[in-house]
Amino acid sequence: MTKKKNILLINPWIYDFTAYDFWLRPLGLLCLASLLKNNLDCEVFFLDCLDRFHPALPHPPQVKEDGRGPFPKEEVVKPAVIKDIPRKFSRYGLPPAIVREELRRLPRPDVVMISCVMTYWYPGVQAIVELVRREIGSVPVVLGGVYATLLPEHARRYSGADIVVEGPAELRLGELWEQLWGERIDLPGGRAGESDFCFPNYSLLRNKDVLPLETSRGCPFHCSFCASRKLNPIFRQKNVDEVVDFIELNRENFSSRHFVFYDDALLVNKDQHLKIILQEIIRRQLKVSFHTPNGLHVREIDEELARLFYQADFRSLFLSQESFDKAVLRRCSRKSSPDSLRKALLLLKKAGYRPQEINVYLLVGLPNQEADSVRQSILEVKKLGARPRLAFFSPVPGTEEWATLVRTGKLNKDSDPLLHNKTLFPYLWSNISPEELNELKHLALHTA
Ligand code: B12
Ligand code: SF4
Repeated sequence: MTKKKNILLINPWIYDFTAYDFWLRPLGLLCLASLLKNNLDCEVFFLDCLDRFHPALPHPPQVKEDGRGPFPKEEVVKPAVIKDIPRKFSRYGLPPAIVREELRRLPRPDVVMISCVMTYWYPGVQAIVELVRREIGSVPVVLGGVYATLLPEHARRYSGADIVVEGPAELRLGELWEQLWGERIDLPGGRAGESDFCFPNYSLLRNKDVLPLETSRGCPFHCSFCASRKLNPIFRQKNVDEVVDFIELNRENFSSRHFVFYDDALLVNKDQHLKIILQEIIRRQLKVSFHTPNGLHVREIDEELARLFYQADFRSLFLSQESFDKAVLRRCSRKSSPDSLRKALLLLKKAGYRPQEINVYLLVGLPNQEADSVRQSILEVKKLGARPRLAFFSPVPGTEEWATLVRTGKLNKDSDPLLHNKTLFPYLWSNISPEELNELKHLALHTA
């Protein structure tokens, strides 16, 4: 019989100009943990470089009522490719000394598995792989997640990992296990009748007040700036009863108060999916709040859904409008229109929401987008009484907008992924200057 494996999962640091715990949790790793624990003979350990609740930190965490708050950070030298950008660059998360101590304290792993959710956060992977090698020596390091899936060649060359896994762990873990240890295993993923994406295992998290959740994967829309289709080509939803039972179970086990939907398309098929989930949550009187930092599809909001949001305690609503400019909407996203936003806001207000509680995402920084188009959109949102929230454009490899930047010579197809950072557009390729962006930020922030 083979020895039980020790598996160390690591959520790496973020290296960025800005980062904030906007209900950020490593959902990919929590899903991987549940796959491993439920199917394989192994012990799973977890090192979260973004754990802002770690007891060894010198200051207690700042936590808003809704669970959000800042990460600890330390300014670092900017990598050469962005050295001329006049912004500070930092490592967000635990100080390296605490991470080193954790690596020394944990049992020696048989394999280290790392995830990375943004292409431009790869320096965090490099840094943790380097530390793992220094502290543990020779151990196989496997990298998966969004960065590995969108840029596998870059990840193979530069991340430092021995194995780079593209795509969902549910479909890849079997091959990986065989590659690592020559053992064939049977995972439930592809079996008929079973959901092909698993529920996360939250027991790994130190602070369980905020829990991330997916009830679906993929998205039937096709916006020009989004990689959803590349990451999950087929849209599918979980069984609604399983979702409600899962929320109730974890609410009971961990007394968690905040569930955060990470779905790309939470409202699609709403009559058979989200409405049923919310009706059952209300019927069972589960005392939880919901958050939707990943914007909701405006067109799907009808009177019943607005009422269910309010009754089920959808606390922070973020709606994906993207723009009021018809040309921008035609080009990049057909999921909303000015009229559907007006209608949705009326319904949400009728359901009980105060206008300031409704956030409306507006995209800024698309190639060739003018400041005036954004300015008009901000003013329209304010006129409707909601809160404009600027969403900065990141050119994501494999999307149409990324291809446009490459075609027009503004980005090289092999450019350093650091150039995908959402902070860079006003300095590199946008018609919107840093000064104009500041003015737009000010306009969006200060209500008339
Ligand atoms: C939820 C989400 C957020 C959340 C939380 C993000 C977080 N850090 O966790 C919020 C709303 C905060 C957010 C913000 C942003 N996001 Co976002 N987000 C997502 C979203 C919808 C889901 C990510 C997720 O957790 N999925 C669920 C888990 C289960 O999937 P997963 O991580 O891929 O894991 C699976 C596999 O990859 C694999 N796997 C994962 N890890 C590992 C490890 C190993 C070893 C193995 C074997 C397998 C494996 O198995 C897992 C289970 O199947 C994705 C789109 C998408 N569909 O992926 C965009 C996405 C990642 N975001 C994106 C963007 C652009 C942003 C923003 C810049 C938007 C903006 N303009 O502000 C910001 C930046 C955030 C910041 N600077 O702090 C881009 C990526 C950009 C890039 N260049 O890489 C994406 C891809 C969307 C898009 N536009 O195409 N985001
Ligand atoms: S931006 Fe939203 S609606 Fe558009 S394809 Fe991505 S997930 Fe779907």
